[in-house]
Amino acid sequence: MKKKILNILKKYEGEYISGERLSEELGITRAGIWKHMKSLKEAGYEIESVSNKGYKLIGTPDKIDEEEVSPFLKTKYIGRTFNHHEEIDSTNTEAKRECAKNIIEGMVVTAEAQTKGKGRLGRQWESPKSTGIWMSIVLTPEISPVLAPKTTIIGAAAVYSALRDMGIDVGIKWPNDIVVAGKKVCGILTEMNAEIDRVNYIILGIGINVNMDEFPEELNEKATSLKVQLSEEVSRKELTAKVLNYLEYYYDLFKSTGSIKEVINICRKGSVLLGKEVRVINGGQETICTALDIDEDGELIVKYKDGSLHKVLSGEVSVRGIYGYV
Ligand code: BT5
Repeated sequence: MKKKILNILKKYEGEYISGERLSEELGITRAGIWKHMKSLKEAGYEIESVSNKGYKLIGTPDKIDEEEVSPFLKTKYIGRTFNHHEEIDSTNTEAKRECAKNIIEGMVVTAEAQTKGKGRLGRQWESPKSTGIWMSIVLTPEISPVLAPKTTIIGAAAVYSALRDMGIDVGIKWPNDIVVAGKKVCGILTEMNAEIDRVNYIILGIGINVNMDEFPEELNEKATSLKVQLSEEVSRKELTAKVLNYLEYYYDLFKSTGSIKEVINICRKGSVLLGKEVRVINGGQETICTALDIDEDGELIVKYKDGSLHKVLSGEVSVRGIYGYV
């Protein structure tokens, strides 16, 4: 019912609609309408109520739920099943729980806050309330599990393209970070459920620091937010939809052609690593080498000091700059 009321208010945004008319259209009492209005206001909707005139919607919250994100979506299936939470342990974990019940390709899980946001290799992801985009997308490509890391690259290209569209000077730090001014604004965690020769589902987890003003001290050197960089707030709902729109476009290309050529070109163009000396950290071991290229499968090609070329597989390693994060 709340959703129906919201739809009507949005249809008449900026105009008054009387309690009487709402109650007739929706078949509930005026007291019932009043109760729903109260709960919408509590959810962050700005609704003016004036006796003899009725209700007027004057502002919507910047929430990343279905009501607020879907008006900006241009997708066919990504984000068409939407699962939003005020607070959750991790959207990736929740998406896995959902998949245990029913696997729906394109299902999106979002949260205003995560209490146990996950990074790669058991690391933590800081996910404070209503300042970032914490979301996971369920994908079911018919591919062998060894090709699953390609979806991380597709996710990175989608975030990169969405931020570029907004005029933000971002770069991609292979394979899963998006950076602005040498600091991380977005990380991607891809998890999968598979058998030896086929993927059951992939959870593409994307975390974007949007409107944070500050970070815990230990992250100050390497993390930033779009707001810090732009000195203004960014609409999380619009950005969420933009990322999902690009994601469906690149992912559909991958599904129909089997190739991620276009995505690789984007990653090469946007890469902050290529041509630079980097540290490849595998377990406790560090190797200093030069990042040369990203190959057609999305793997990083590096040159060791002895001139030999090696492929670095995502998922196993961290790649860092010599003097800092990038
Ligand atoms: C990542 O791991 O970058 C993957 C992050 C994925 C987060 C999303 S949010 C939605 C979905 N649900 C989840 O539970 N996770 C995904 P990694 O490359 O391992 O980087 C983790 C490291 O980045 C940490 O060890 C910190 O040093 C740093 N870090 C933690 N929180 C950060 C933040 N908000 N911004 C930038 N850096 C952060």
